[in-house]
Amino acid sequence: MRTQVCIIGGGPAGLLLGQLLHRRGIETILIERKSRDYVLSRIRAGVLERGFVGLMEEAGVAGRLHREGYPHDGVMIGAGAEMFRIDFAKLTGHRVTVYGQTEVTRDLYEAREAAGLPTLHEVDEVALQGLEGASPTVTFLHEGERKTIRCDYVAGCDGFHGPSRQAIPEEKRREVEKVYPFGWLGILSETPPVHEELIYSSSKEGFALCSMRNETLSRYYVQVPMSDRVEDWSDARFWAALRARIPAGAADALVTGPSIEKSIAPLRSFVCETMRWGRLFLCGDAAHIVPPTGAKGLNTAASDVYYLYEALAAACTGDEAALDAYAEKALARVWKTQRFSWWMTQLLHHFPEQTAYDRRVQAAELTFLAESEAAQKALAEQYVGLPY
Ligand code: FAS
Ligand code: PHB
Repeated sequence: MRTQVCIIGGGPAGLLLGQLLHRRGIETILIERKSRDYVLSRIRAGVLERGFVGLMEEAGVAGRLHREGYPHDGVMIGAGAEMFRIDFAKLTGHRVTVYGQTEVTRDLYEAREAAGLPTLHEVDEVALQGLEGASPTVTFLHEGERKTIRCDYVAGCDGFHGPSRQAIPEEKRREVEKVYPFGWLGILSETPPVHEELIYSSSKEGFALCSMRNETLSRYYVQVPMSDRVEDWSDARFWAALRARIPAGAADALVTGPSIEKSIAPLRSFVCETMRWGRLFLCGDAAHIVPPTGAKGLNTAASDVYYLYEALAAACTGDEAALDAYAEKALARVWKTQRFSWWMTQLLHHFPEQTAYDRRVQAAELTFLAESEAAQKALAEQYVGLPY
């Protein structure tokens, strides 16, 4: 098989990149390790930055997002018994949209299928060759047959555990990582959200987040030690922990019900600063991971896609200058979202090694945020999304 851009990975990054390139008349073949249903069964991000919404509009797939997504003009911060609001609209003139990653992925799969773009699911043994030459190849097993795609460029959109980053010689990869000593236990429940906006809450029992997918589907998280397993947490234990970690007004309004999804996600910060190797370009979780505290994982995949698709479109007309600048441009924004995600995580979670002094500084930081419009504007600018 022959194409201009081979996209490895059918998550949001690969699908959005493929759709934007298609709109510019650039041919792609997308290969995905899992079935489409499996990809769509993943419950992940829930908040879209303004830039992500703009890209979905540019990709021509924002119809359902605008019909069913929930514009949010602010967010609540719980600090112990207190709760205060950060008004995005007043402070930045922008908002975020609550619309699940699952729905984003569904819309992109449907658009790709409607355009008849080649998409191969359940591929295996994916290997990348000739990345430093003019015509790299990607080989893989598909439907029991070994297949080869020859292409001009490879987009590594295969997430943290995919083969693309590993295809870069280890001695050439510049990687940095920070592992947090806790995870997030998340549940999905068919209950009305406790509040019309998200609540990020820091209490003496630890962090909790109240989010949602729609008026009858809530998404909640509590911080748990990394040693915990999902089976350690009954629904009753989860609801008791959540109630204890959010301000009383919210706790009293909480409607509980059976979980329809329950999982623990570890928290880590990771950046592979080598986002290009020859004609391979890393994009999204393949290159970087953030703790979900700032809702930046999916949204930083989108900013990579923005830079990469513009650069590939130019390169396919012979101008490779933007491709040469891709890694530097993408990384500049990656590090801003890394910093914000780290800062939100430090601000709101309890760390096992914290001293009494550390906890008082953390409480003072929350008080400063509650009282300072400048501090709230700084958070709001990052949360709604910095310009691309
Ligand atoms: P993805 O991992 O979504 O997609 C990569 C795709 O590549 C996958 O479909 C995978 O099957 C495929 N792939 C892997 N190996 C392959 C191979 N060898 N061949 C072909 N395909 C291959 N972000 C937030 O903003 N908020 C959240 O609340 C949040 N929660 C999360 C919870 C969990 C458990 C995880 C893991 C992540 C969460 N994230 C969250 C981050 C997440 O949303 C990512 O940022 C987002 O999925 C990034 O999209 P992609 O880069 O497309 O990577
Ligand atoms: C979610 O709704 O899943 C969500 C929202 C905000 C975050 C993380 C997760 O920071």
